Amino acid sequence: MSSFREKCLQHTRLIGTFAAIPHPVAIEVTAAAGPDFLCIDAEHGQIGRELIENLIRAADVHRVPAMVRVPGHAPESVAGVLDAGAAGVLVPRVSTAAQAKAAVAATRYPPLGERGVGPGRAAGYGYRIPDYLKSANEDLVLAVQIETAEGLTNVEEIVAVEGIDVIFIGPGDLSVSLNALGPNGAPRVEDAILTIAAAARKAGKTVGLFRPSPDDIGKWSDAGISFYLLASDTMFLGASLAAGIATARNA
Ligand code: 3PY
Repeated sequence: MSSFREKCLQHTRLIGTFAAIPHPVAIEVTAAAGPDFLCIDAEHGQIGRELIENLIRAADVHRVPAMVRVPGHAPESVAGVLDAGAAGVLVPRVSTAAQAKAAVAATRYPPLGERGVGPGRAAGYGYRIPDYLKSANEDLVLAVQIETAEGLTNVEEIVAVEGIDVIFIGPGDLSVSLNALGPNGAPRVEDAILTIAAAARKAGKTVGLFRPSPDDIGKWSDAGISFYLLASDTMFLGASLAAGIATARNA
């Protein structure tokens, strides 16, 4: 098993960040900062397939596992990035058990799933296919994202799906979907996070959460959450530049 997946399954606290800047230099700078993993954002980021493979290469140089947030749970969204050597996938907007099962089918080889065999980078461009087939199900992390009111309603069925490693909670989308934006809605979003986290832990899954800042990671860890995506390269760049400019102006 890859040490990344092993740490996920052991609920080791893992701190990653979204990589949204479509250039390998940004991946190298981010990877050198020492995260436990990166998640290349091909759902919201403007990052195409060929570039994803180069971004994964850049992360590999620094030995930082690079997952990819794919655009959806269809096989054509998942297969290419795994073939390119991603350490796993984060599948967004999983709101039903059927969608969760489709994510497993696209990610895992039989008997767990239905992933197709390809001569990609992960399999030594073809010459290492038999070895890759033996280890891929054990090595790759599958995280699915619960971030809708429908997903919250169906949480028990989703967390029960075999083949999923991490139930990742998206509080931003949840707050929109629950019509709970702003400070007044915050308690309802927190309740939703705690409900999803408790159901996932009870089903033996690792729980992940997006946080825009590190300030409350301790509190969420007390709720059994161990897998964090902390903001993104663009968010860190903007925030630290704004703070630096403000400090310089007031000096
Ligand atoms: C959310 O907070 O909804 C996310 O998807 C994080 O990117």
